[in-house]
Amino acid sequence: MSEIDPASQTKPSKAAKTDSPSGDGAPGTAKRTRPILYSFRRCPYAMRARMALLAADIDVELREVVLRDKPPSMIEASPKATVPVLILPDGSVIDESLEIMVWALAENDPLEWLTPESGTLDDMLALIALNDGPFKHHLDRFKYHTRYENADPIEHRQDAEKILNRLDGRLAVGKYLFGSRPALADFAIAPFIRQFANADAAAFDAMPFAHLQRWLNDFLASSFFERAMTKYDQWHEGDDPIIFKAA
Ligand SMILES: N[C@@H](CCC(=O)N[C@@H](CS)C(=O)NCC(=O)O)C(=O)O
Repeated sequence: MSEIDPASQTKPSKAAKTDSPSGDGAPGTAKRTRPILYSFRRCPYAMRARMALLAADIDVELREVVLRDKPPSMIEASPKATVPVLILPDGSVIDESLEIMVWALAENDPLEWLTPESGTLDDMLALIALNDGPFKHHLDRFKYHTRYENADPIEHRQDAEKILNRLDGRLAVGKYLFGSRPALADFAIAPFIRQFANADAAAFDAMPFAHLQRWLNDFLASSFFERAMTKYDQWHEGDDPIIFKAA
């Protein structure tokens, strides 16, 4: 059984204390109707959470975070203080992007992102684990090598490319990672491939990964990506709610 299974997972932790409700009606008395999402536009983890919320048609109150100036209410809800953080109307907190995706899609999955055309949810989670673990490890050490002592960017780039080669192989047999229609794995992984490509776009385009390049371009042109990348100003306590919605 995978760590993340919609039937068994996502028992969100209760926030120690949630900030005052801002649903309809007077502050403090109204029941919050929408989840709150602390998000950062350029963060690949937050991106994938936003795309899953769009796919699930779940409206959220979006709070755009500046990482060097995180709102105290976010840190209070999730002391590890990474984005994205989702706070449900009952005060429960989900602060891992993949868990937010799976939670949202377990609520509503009209596009069947959790049930790919080929393979299973567990297969997708295994590929996402390869992305979130080894690929992200090499990506960070190649892209931000000055931040890591003794990191050889060339070696890390080559190791990342071995994983890209595997993805390219999958995409040679199907339009998407798990068949002819997109599913959870595509949207969970693509923001990181974008990050890799953006580190050196000319080098990425010159790589012998035609299927991966085509897949990334499709993703970048998708309405999910476009809508997920809407720009918002930094959120401050007391601001009017910004509703991030599917349609
Ligand atoms: N495993 C977490 C990772 C989230 C993460 O690392 N987000 C980064 C931004 S992309 C972050 O918030 N870093 C904290 C910081 O830079 O202060 C998830 O999937 O949600």
